[in-house]
Amino acid sequence: MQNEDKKNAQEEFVFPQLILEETLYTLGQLKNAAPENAHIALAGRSNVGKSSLINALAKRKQLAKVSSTPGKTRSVNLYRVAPYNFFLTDLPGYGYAKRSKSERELWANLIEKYLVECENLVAVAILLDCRLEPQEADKMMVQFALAHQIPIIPILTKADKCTQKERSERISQWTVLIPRGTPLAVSSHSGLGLKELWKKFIAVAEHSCFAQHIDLQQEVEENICSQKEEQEEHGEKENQQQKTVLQDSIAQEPPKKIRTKRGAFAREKEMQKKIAQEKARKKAQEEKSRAKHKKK
Ligand SMILES: Nc1nc2c(ncn2[C@@H]2O[C@H](COP(=O)(O)OP(=O)(O)OP(=O)(O)O)[C@@H](O)[C@H]2O)c(=O)[nH]1
Ligand SMILES: [Mg+2]
Repeated sequence: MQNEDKKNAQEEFVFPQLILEETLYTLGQLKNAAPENAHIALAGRSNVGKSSLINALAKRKQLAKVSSTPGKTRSVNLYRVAPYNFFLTDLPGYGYAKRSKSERELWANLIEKYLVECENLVAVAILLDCRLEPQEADKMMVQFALAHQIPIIPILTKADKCTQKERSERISQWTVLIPRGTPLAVSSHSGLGLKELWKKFIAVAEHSCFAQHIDLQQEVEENICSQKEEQEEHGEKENQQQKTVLQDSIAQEPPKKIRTKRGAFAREKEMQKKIAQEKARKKAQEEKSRAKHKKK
């Protein structure tokens, strides 16, 4: 789709399409998954409504498997968003105690590995149950994302089950816990907030370093990745106090080494440097030719 068509689609707001592109069960499979596109992951406790949200966003009933029994999604599922050409990733849930230890370990590994090593990950949408007070596992997920400088899109699910008062209360609670992140209340059942959520996802993906039509110079000048920078700053401070990894809460394994620079961010910096160098080179060339002119 051309830029003009995208603009028209945004104006009327046509829901994008979701196409299941890959289902990954092992850590090895994660390696080469969709390397060229931006990814936004949906993370959250089992049963919070991640897969239901995928279905609701796609306006489909059975695209992703949904169940009232926690632990339904056991793989990393990559959905291509058309026509925008980025990925939404449905992850297994965390925090479900009734599964075997080995199963929990595998899921925790998959989630952690995906979140830490997917260099194209531009944000993690953390789904939080609107009906519940902030849960320990969710707080740990937030800390995990902050510690790894992954921008967070907080989402309150099952908003149809909450009163307006409960929603506002939950929003205030999470706003304190997530810097720069006022949660968006959505309901996969009533459709509340879905349009806004799509717009948010599209904006995040399109303003990322992985957008397909990117005009790098303009992007750099507008400093689109400033959220990442701010979170990095915040993450570094937080790192000292909260070297929390997701696995601590799920599989009780010792924390892994935290990467201080995400590959994508480092690449962005590298590009900025190259553009600055190119600018300086052009300026020097212009000055040289001006000087030559004067001599003549
Ligand atoms: N009322 C209400 N129920 C919802 C909503 N979203 C999901 N549910 C219900 O919550 C249950 C769990 O939904 P899933 O989408 O399977 O949850 P999940 O987060 O993918 O769960 P795992 O795959 O186990 O991690 C199902 O019974 C859904 O019908 C919502 O917006 N409103
Ligand atoms: Mg699921």
